[in-house]
Amino acid sequence: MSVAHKVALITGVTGQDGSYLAEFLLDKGYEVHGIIRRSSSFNTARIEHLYFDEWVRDMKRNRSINLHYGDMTDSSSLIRIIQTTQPDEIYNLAAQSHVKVSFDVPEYTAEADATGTLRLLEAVRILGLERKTKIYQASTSELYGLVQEIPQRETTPFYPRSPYGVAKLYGYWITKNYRESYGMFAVNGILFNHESERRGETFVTRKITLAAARIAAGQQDKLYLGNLDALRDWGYARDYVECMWLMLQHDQPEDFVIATGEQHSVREFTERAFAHVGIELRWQGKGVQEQGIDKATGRVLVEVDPKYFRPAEVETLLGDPTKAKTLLGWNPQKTSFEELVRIMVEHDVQYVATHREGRL
Ligand code: NDP
Ligand code: GDR
Repeated sequence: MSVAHKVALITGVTGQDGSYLAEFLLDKGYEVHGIIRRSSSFNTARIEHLYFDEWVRDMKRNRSINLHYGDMTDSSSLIRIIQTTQPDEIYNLAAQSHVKVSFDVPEYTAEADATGTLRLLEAVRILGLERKTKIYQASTSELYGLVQEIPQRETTPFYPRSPYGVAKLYGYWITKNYRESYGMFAVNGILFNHESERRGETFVTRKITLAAARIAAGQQDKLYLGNLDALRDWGYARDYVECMWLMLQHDQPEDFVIATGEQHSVREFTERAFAHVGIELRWQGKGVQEQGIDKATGRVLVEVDPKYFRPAEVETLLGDPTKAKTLLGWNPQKTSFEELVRIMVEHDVQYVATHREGRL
């Protein structure tokens, strides 16, 4: 179904979710604009297939994305881009999104993820667009951190456990505050972990699927991981971007939890990923001594490295997507956990066959 001409602006368009959302909105007939930041090397691999279409704009006008240089830490760029594009919808996906890294760069994480959200909301207000422009804020299950209720729903109290979680808590509340203060259509999508073949290579799922593919191809000896016991509610990113759009089409501005309602451990994800490349693992030892051993050869393929532990960990997350199911008609189980692992491993087996790179 295509929509009447609408303009969308995506911050974080070069990221995993930004790239899927751009495709989704282009398919719906939106004019799509994205904010990219200057980088010393190319950071547009995930959207190349969309913006290279610019070269054939006459033939493929609808598949072309418009890119603008800007940064969440630079108000002037946000104001200028919003003024130029006059968006009907803004999707604020830009963030320093790595939880572990946020302990190393806490101040920058706050600038990009917390104050950055404020800058965006203020830019819309300064330009007098608060009645025209709807805003989606990428909130996160990391808000629940040390969980106060199982499963977590929209009413569950927050208890973030990292500078990232705390910065996103500010983003959540400032979005809600601007909605209540200025009548803006500004909503929070509280999304639980979602992964894909486009997931950044330092997040645990992609690190595992790439390693399984490389080990099977003889390009890597071992996979080093941190907390194998961590439990996550993992969904497929391609399915989740639809909810972002649905939230902005809903008649009321409201916040929604998006999750599968199913939980798995890092250990289980690892086992399944290796099984997809024909390696059956058995586990031996406990804590930092734990190892994943190839049942067929006796080789140690997985080891725990405390370097990957976090100063404060989020041990368990499990979302309740009932509200999104009921009010948005969203189906949380489009892609199952098993399918997700399979999609990622199959992609990485192909990827490894064509890219001979160093290990992660
Ligand atoms: P990624 O890390 O893949 O992408 C983050 C994007 O933000 C990239 O485009 C990055 O640009 C951009 N960015 C980072 N800092 C800035 C800045 N200062 N100014 C402008 N752009 C910036 O994240 P995901 O796609 O996985 O996630 C999208 C959003 O959803 C994030 O806000 C994340 O925190 C949140 N989220 C993600 C979940 C998940 O499981 N994936 C779950 C819940 C929430 P560059 O490419 O140049 O680095
Ligand atoms: P998370 O994702 O912190 O949940 O944040 P990540 O994949 O980084 O970690 C998930 C769990 O796995 C454990 N873990 C490891 N993590 C990484 N990255 N590397 C390892 O080697 C490793 N070993 C074990 C972690 O300790 C953790 O418990 C993601 C991000 O996308 C956020 O932006 C988003 O808000 C949340 O998901 C929901």
